[in-house]
Amino acid sequence: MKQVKIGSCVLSLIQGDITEQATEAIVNAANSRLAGGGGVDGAIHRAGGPAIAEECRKIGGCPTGKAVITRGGNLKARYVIHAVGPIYQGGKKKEAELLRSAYLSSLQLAEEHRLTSISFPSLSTGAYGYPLKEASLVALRTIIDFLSEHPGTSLREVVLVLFTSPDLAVYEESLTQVLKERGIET
Ligand code: AR6
Repeated sequence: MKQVKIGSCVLSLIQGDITEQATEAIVNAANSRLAGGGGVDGAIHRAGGPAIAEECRKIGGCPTGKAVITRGGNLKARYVIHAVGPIYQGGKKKEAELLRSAYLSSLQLAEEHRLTSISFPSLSTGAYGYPLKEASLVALRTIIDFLSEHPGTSLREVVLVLFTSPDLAVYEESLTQVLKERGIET
């Protein structure tokens, strides 16, 4: 399963590079110092230019499990939502709760700004070591529950952008599982 409609919003899974997405906002897999880094973070700052880092420096930081918003600089996206996922430490350090909270904070920020579209990467599953299957279930349950619980949401399009084809396959399997769990007909 690669696409599903939840209320008035379409949730899609695609393979690609998050920096190329033309949604109103893209989500960055940031660290709590908002200091930049590798992976998605490095790619976003390279493609978006120095204005993003300048805004991040003014904001100063963001706790794990939360998100902040900046302009998108030279990116196609008007905004970057910098979400801080947890570093995986075995699974007993509230990682699932913190990962859920990072997705939820991003969705809440999008909603506050009345955005219509947002793209997410797979938070925490690169440098932060979160096992992909578990992380995909947390990501999809959080997004699907948010959309189900907010029928009046401004969001019309939520995209999960997976970097590799095996990662996309894992997310596709998880999407089928979560829709079944939640009793959502497709
Ligand atoms: N587009 C989409 N997905 C990508 C891209 C891209 N351009 N590049 C990598 N991925 P990561 P984290 C995938 O490490 O685990 C940074 O240094 C990648 O395959 O970007 O949350 C920050 O500054 C993986 O599945 O984020 C933090 O210190 C996923 O995106 C730390 O890494 C997330 O990988 C955050 O680690």
